[in-house]
Amino acid sequence: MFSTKLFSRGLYALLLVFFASPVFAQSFRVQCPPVTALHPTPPSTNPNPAGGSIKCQQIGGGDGYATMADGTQTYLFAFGPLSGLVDIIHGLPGTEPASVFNQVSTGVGIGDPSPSTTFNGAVGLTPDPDSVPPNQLTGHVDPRPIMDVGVMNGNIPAPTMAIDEDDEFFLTLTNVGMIMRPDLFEQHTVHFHGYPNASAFYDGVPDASVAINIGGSFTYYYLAPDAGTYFWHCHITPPEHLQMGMVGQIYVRPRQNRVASGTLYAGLVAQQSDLRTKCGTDILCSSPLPPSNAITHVNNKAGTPTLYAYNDGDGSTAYDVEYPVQIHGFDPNFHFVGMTFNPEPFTDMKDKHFLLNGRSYPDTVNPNAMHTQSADGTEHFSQPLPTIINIPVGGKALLRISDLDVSEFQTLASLGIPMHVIGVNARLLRDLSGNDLTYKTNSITLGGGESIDVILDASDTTRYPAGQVYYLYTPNLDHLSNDAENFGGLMTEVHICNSVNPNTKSCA
Ligand SMILES: [Cu+2]
Repeated sequence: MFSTKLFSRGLYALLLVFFASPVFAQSFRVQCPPVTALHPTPPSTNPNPAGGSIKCQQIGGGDGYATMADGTQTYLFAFGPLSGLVDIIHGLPGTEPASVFNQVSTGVGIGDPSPSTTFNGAVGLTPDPDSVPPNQLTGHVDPRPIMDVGVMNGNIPAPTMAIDEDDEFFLTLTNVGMIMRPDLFEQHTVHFHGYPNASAFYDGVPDASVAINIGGSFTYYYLAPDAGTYFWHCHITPPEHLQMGMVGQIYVRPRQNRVASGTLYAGLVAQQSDLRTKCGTDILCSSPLPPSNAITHVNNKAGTPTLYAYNDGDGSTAYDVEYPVQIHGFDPNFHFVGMTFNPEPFTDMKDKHFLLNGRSYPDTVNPNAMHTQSADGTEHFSQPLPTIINIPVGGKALLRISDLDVSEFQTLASLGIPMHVIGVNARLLRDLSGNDLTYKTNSITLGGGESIDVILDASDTTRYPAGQVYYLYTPNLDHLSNDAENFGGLMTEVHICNSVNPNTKSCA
């Protein structure tokens, strides 16, 4: 009886696959519903309403080239952006609200975005002739622009993602293939490292769920449950695909950000009516008072509503500007061998380029998106994210530091401004009784797969006046080099500015 039932169910499933397949014959797709059961109404004006919202992003998995600080072009297995292109080249996360993502892309081509472009939607999204009624945006795509933009368009770091607690996040991975390695049929996945996923199916570990073939798309679904600094990578042959460049950053902004905006009292009511953030019962909430910063100045020194790294309940993780900082290392020999059809020397892996957001000094302080000419003769954006830390005078910068190095530990030191370590591995530093375990130091050390949240507190304007420049650098002196050059490496600058534009992060 039981087996008959199973058999008939299997038969139904088989028939469904057979009859459904002609309709979905095209294998590239995106998915970004404007409404869901959890978010039944689209947010009209407030992109970040009390219960979170729907955010979407499309990325391509493939290959590309990056430029190292000594001028060498390095071959990558890499992810590149297929949505939020303009935000990405301005160093911002490429995660967009559904209303921005779901736009028809016209005229997006190789080398985009051009300076005049403002298109942040999904590359390739086009009206579906087979929808009822016809020409709805169902996730149907034209594969031509996806291949035009996505092929050889790898970025290091991979496209940055940022969501807010309570969001639903639809992340489409489209595998465009690796042009320089036609002998490989490499699949790719997305693994949110250390992220509290409800379902292993979306965890990107290929032996436990699915992996994405060349010519296919897959949409990962996440709820954003816990604020913090995470990172993500491909989980196919991890040492190889990580070393080759398939690593990126993701952070989750806390629910507490929505408390401080304008309607402080209503926000506080919202916080106190939610068991997960209510002060008095939540062990992470050390004080029942509203965030003190929000009372004295609702806007921070960057001119935006005061933002927090965690649901701290007391404003202690408030910051004015935030910077994702991904530490990584490249072994140029491994990358060269990886391009030339030879077996890669896994046990001999030795990093010679030490990277902050895919660049070594002095490229780290180049404020622009870097691009590299690929084997197809065209310029592609390769390293969009600078690491200049611009702090508005009297302000605080949150550094969301993650290490995805495959072979080495990395140390980052600050001269001048103490590092206030407030979180480790996406957890606020408090013990179970709510005691403050944060500490000040002048250096932090991470292994691959760890993250640390650091606040650089420059609020003492006598000590840190506008115009000052400080350095973040590694005291491992052999990492202050760009391969054979005895110069550069893991280093960047901290500038105290009269003001910092919150969107471009530029210094004035
Ligand atoms: Cu991969």
